[in-house]
Amino acid sequence: MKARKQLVGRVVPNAPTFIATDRWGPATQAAKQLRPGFPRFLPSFSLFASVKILLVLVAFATCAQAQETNSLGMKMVAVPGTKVLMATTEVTVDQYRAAGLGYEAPKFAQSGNHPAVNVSWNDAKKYCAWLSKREGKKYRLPTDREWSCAVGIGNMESAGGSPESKVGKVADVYPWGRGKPSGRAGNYMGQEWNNAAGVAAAKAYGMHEGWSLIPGYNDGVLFTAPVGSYAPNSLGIYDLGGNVWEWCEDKYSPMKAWRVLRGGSWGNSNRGYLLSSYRGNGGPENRRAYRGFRVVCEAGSGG
Ligand SMILES: [Ca+2]
Ligand SMILES: [Ca+2]
Repeated sequence: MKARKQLVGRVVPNAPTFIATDRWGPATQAAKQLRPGFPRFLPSFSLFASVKILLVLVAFATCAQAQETNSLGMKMVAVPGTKVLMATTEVTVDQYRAAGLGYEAPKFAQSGNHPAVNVSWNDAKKYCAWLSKREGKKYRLPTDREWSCAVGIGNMESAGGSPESKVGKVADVYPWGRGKPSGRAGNYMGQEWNNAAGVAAAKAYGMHEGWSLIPGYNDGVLFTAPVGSYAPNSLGIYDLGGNVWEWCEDKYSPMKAWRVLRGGSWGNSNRGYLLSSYRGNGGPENRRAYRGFRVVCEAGSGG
């Protein structure tokens, strides 16, 4: 039963990986004759299995194509494995100000297309309620599980269990892929701080000496960057890694009031914090200059 664990391939980016099973069975001679030009790099299948894969492919493709843009200009895309559309960017300063909840500007300069910061979990919940009313649809924070599906590790984690129990369990997988970041991987804390301007900014901001920087990586931005400045993932979602930590709906662990934060921020360089499976946490009332959020919309809600 050599084929049991054989990798067949991914149907769409971020979709679960399909494996060949005994139930699907080896290719029949008849099926092989039907597909004389079947590429050699793919294992042979029965015709039934091929049709089954095609149907799954169509189903996922339909889902993946579902997208919409709301009245604030937020582009929302379907996240395979969930029933939500997720905003492709973090909520911006302009989008946050539109709700009339007030905005506590950080010590560093921001323009309207930077991510909103100093937003507590409670603030983010109020924002979602306002947005739901405005759009006539159900908007909310992503669940921890939905965030995992969006970042591409939904098929590497169990659907159940507390967020705390999953911290760092998927080894060497980051929002940009595997290994060290390179190119335009995201806004973290890199070598852009390692010069006179960076040191001056750090001192003005009140950072202590000795903050670590990602070795050999320079993203060019000290504090927050305009949303969507770095490469999107395969679903077209930006800044899941870096820029600002993102609040999720869930409690970090069942016994505490703390809520989950995902993705790291402009202030992080520690490899462990940058893992796709890392979870931070914070009190629901706490505001920080490196925390923000993004919203999801429940598919089919509203008119
Ligand atoms: Ca940076
Ligand atoms: Ca982020």
